[in-house]
This record gives sequence, C-alpha cells and structure tokens, in this order.
Amino acid sequence: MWNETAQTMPTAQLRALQLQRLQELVSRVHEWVPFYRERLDAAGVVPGAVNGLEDLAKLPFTSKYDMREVFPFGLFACASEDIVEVHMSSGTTGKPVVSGYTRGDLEIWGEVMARTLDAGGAGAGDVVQVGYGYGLFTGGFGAHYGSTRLGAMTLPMSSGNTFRQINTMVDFGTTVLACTPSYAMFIGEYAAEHGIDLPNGPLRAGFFGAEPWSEGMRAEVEAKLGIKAYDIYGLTELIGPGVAAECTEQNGLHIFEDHFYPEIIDSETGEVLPDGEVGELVLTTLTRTGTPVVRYRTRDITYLIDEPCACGRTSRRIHRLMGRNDDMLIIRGVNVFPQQVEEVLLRVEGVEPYYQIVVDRDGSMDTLEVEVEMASSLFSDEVKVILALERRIEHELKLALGIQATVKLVNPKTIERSEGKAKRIVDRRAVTTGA
Ligand code: DLL
Repeated sequence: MWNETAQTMPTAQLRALQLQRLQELVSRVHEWVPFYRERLDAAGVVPGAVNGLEDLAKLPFTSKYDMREVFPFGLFACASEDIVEVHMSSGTTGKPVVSGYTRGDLEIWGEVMARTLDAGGAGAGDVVQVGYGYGLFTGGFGAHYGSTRLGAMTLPMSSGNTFRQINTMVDFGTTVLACTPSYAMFIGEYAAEHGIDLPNGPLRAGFFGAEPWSEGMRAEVEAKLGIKAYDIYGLTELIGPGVAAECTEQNGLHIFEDHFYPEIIDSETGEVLPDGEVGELVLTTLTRTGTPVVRYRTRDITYLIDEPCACGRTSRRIHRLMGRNDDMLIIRGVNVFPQQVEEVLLRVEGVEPYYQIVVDRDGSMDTLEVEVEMASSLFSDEVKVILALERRIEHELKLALGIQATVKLVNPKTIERSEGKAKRIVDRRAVTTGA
C-alpha cells in the first residue's frame, strides 16, 4: 500500500494529528488571510481556542459565494511569490473559484493522487492514460501528478480526440484509464463501433469522477471496457481530485483524512450530523498552505462510513455521492436527484445509458421529461413496441421517484456524447420565469 503508515494509522493517533494540523491551520489563516481573520474574530475564535476536534464546529463555514468575493487572490495564505501553480473551477455562473498551490501543495496533491491510483491497484509498471482535461480544470494535472509519483508510464492525452485516445491505448498497451465516467462510456462505445476489442485488451482499471454517476453506470462502463471502475472524488476548492477514493473493495470512498477533515451537516440548520446520517459534506484542508479552506460547504450529499474496511485503511469513507444540493430538482414539490433517474434507466433492457432530463413549466405545473436513447436493436421495431417501452419506463420512474414523468425514446446517437462533465439536465423553468 502506498504510504501505509499514513493510511493505516490507528484512529487515536490520526485524531491527534488532525487536531494539531487544525490548530496550525487556524493560526495560519488568521495570520495571512483577512477574509478568515474577520470571520474568525466575528465568531470569537482566536488562534488557541481550538483545543479539540469538536471545536471545529465553532468555526464559520465557507461557501463558494464567499470565495468569489475575494477573487482572484484573496485566499492566499502565503506570500504570493510562493504560489507556483493555479487552477480554477469552471465557474459557469458568476466568478470562478481560484486554488493556488505552493510547491508543498503540489507535493501533497501528488501524494493523495498516488494514494488514489494505488487504492485501485495501479502502480509502477502501469501505463496510465490521462483523459481528463489538462488546463485550469484540476482533473488532468491531478491524475498526472499522482501517476508520475507512482512511477507509472503516464500518457498526458487530455480529453477529446477520441479516435487518437483509442489508437494510443492500443499502441501503448494502456492498462489504466483516468477520465470522467461519461467519457469512459463514449470511449467504450467508439472502440466497439470501430471494431477495437478493448474488453479483451490490457486495459484493467479506470479512475472515474468529476461528475455524478450511479452503480448502474459503473456496471456498464466495466463491461464496455473490461475493467474495474473506481470512483474518485475531489473539488477545485480543496485541491482537485485526491480528496477521497475507492479501494478495491469498491464500497465507499476513503477520505485522505490526514489532509482533509470531513463533516456532514444538515444543509438547513448547519448542525453537524453523526456518522451515517445523510447530509451535506463539509471539508477542511489540514495541510495546504497556498489556499487552505476552513469548513467548505461542498453542496455534495453523502454520509460518512466509520467502519473498518477489509483493505486495512483506517480512514472514514464517504458513500458514493448521492447528488448535489444545487442539482436537486424540485418537481411539483418532490425532490429528485438526476442519479435516481439514471439508476432507473440503467435497469431497463432496450435503452442505452445516454439520456437527458428536461424540466419545464406548463402553466403553473412543472413537467419532467426524460429523453433516453433506445438500443439499436429496437430502432427498427414497431411503434407500438417503442410506446410500450416508454410507458414501462414511466411506470418505473413513478415507482422510484413518486412523480409522473414523460419518457421519450430517441434514436440511437442523438444525445450528445461527453468528453468531460456530461450535461444531463436542461431546466427551462428558469428561462420561462425570467428567474
Ligand atoms: O471535478 C475534481 C475532480 C477531477 C474530481 C477529476 C475527480 C476526478 P470541480 O470541477 O471543482 O473539481 O468539481 C467538483 O464535481 O463538488 C462534485 O459535485 C462533483 N464530483 C467530483 N467527483 C465526483 C464523484 C473536480 N466521484 C464537483 N461523484 C464536486 C460525483 C463528483 N460527483
């Protein structure tokens, strides 16, 4: 195991280390970052006031909105000449969020990403193809730093150019693929169409994240590529990928707790919930010095698992993400996460794992339409067969979600393929109400 000492540390020792690092974090941000100093002072927290991990709850939360206020460099907790690399969230709405890395932070990133790849059995001797985008997005560089740290042969492909991705896989005998799960699906589909037999080739593991995906999607990707598919989690504000990752047990994602401290809160009240209860994940960096973050509200919904894992890692795990607060659709008063729709679709024979969820408003009524591609075997079937399948999926969705949806089977290959984060929700309500 990569850095076994850190990853199998007895819990008491880990908690002591976390406390010491938390105290250092509070002193650092208080000294360097006016934004944190003001908020800590307002909350009555002076450095030295944190005497136990439970005192973390006294610290104010940080949100994406707070971070945007101090764009671009307002969160640096070191001299700006010590920052050697910068990444940024995509920021589709409002200003993006900046993460600045010191040399030390890049070391940490390489370390936690090496742990991520090692957790799924990758190592020196592997040929790792990085199909996450390189650039301000953290996926490409994160996977790259982890792979080179492990000593694997690293192919910095970036995302896109699918034909070349597949040829490179064949030519170099790629054994490990790192990209978004939706891009992995597309690569599998493209290879099959071009008569390239990836399932029986050397590819054996995939490290997929950066977007929501379901167990059903995992099964699809594993079959299409002939691999084990591991779920990996992270976000720009914290470091990028490398916050948590599945081990070969594929049963929850181990948080690299010596670097990132997790809490689960009730989104409404901000109250910290006990392990096992579902809520919003809040993360604190324990070792970063470029842009450390105190109690960042991720908006991601999951729960903490504090049970021993057969792999021997002692950290707590998060359950596969269940959705994001801000992706949750409220349709006629019912909460729906896109992953729930995906789970239903992938259980049905005769449809492909390419879909789009369209929410609209008809008068004062919210409408939910799910467009999903039919399998090519159905394509030439009679209309009544297709209609019957649509009604069946509508019935399944009603059972699972408790609301009526309209299902439209669309022709094969009509839903746009994704090379990065797939866009699966189209919410037309915001446009029609002008909100
Ligand atoms: O997506 C970092 C990353 C790159 C993670 C490569 C994994 C692999 P952001 O662009 O800042 O960073 O987006 C972060 O993506 O808050 C989640 O909502 C979502 N996300 C990331 N990983 C997963 C996952 C990168 N495994 C946001 N499952 C997060 C579901 C994920 N959602």
